[in-house]
Amino acid sequence: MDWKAFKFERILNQDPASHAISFLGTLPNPEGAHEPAIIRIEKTALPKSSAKEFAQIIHDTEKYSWYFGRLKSIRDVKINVIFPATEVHIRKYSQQDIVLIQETPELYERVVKPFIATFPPSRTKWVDEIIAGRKEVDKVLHRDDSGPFGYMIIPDMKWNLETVSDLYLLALCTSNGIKSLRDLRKVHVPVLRNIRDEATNIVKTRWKNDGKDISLRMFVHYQPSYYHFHIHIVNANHPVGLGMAVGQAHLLDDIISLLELDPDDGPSIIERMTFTYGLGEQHGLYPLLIGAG
Ligand code: M7G
Repeated sequence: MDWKAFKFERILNQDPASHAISFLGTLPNPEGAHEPAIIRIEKTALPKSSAKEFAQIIHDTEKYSWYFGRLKSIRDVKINVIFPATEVHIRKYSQQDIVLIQETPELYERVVKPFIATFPPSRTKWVDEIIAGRKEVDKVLHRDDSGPFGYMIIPDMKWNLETVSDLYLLALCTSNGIKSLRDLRKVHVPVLRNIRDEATNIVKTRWKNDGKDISLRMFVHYQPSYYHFHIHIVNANHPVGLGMAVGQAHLLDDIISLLELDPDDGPSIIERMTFTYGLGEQHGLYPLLIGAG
């Protein structure tokens, strides 16, 4: 990529809470024509090793004093690039207000389900590439294609693969049928339990926090950004960020418990529930739901 050819256009969002900034510009494609590119830069979490370096920055300390410095030994920013970026990406990364939506089963059937059905497959191409073994192959931590739906566990792109305090994995369903939380049924409970147990096991054997096991918070977004079922697996001590907001994140354990209560026939609880969630005004569903009253 010819980074020097990047042409800056405008800031999309600057968020002091997540120490992140997103901006829009253009980059040349292989044919030389400029196409939109979104760059998101986020400060990484400080690894424990950075504590040792502070002494080289600070020379005299009084009771209360503060300094601004630069740690040399860490990779201090994580840069995500989306190129070529579509209008949908630009909207997603733009600063936006949130409104609370009450999605009744009727509203789901009338507005949300048709929206999901027309969700462009190109938006979940990254998932298809991972499942087909064409991308992130060396990162796969586990794969199991048996059962009513298969799944694989990989590091989320949000994680720097270093600091366990913000450990972030993703369980991706390897079949296409389950689009969102709304599609889950009692028959899926054994796989969901497997994902929970397998993720716990993987983390336990690979990563420790000061020699201790890491407790995990596993949750599902509704609405998600991508309509291909996946579960977020995060260090329970990870600072609660936007993706864990009430109304958006549903704990995997609660979902399992709810599905276990499902009747053996007739409509499931999830089919009959009204879900209340926050939705950004730039989300594709926003105008449809507002239009539907
Ligand atoms: P979501 O609930 O659909 O959306 O989760 P949101 O959390 O973005 O609102 C999708 C998850 O997939 C997010 O945690 C993303 O960080 C992660 N993710 C997205 N992409 C494009 C990739 C990717 O290419 N690789 C990996 N490993 N994770 C991704």
